[in-house]
Amino acid sequence: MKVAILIGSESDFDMVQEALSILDEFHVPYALEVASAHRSPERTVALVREFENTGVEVFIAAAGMSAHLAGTVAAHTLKPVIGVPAGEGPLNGFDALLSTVQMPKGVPVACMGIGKSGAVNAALLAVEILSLQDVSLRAELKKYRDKLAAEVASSSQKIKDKQ
Ligand code: RP5
Repeated sequence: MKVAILIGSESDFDMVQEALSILDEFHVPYALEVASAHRSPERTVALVREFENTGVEVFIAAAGMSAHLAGTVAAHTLKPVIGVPAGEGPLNGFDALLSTVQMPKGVPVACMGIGKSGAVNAALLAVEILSLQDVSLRAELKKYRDKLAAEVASSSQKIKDKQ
């Protein structure tokens, strides 16, 4: 297991599904667990310890509202922690964004954007971190970026064809 993804609630699952597909695409083994910093603090810490012992290199923590999951995970590991603020709730994720991004100095969380795009970028950032020690993963990332660039060029052509 290289990446551990913790989500604060079952209701966050939809948000991280595309991120799981990204990790599958890059053949990165991962584990996904529901763990709430507030509702199940002991389970959260136990999972972080367990994942560290099984060789996890990067944690992704996605949670909404007053989101303390990423910060709690970061407090219990020296591995990089990527936080994803969930976009649900009365403030559409702005609350979770501030809770995740505003870590006090000394305990960093790499905070992504709100919601599904942030979750996809969290998976990609995890792959980038792993690729520092993995040449073939780096080559796969290059192919992924080349594909994105090709899609932009082809969408530009598509709109020209419509004119
Ligand atoms: C957070 O509160 C979760 O991460 C979720 O985004 C939000 C709402 O949770 P539920 O009430 O849907 O379980 O802890």
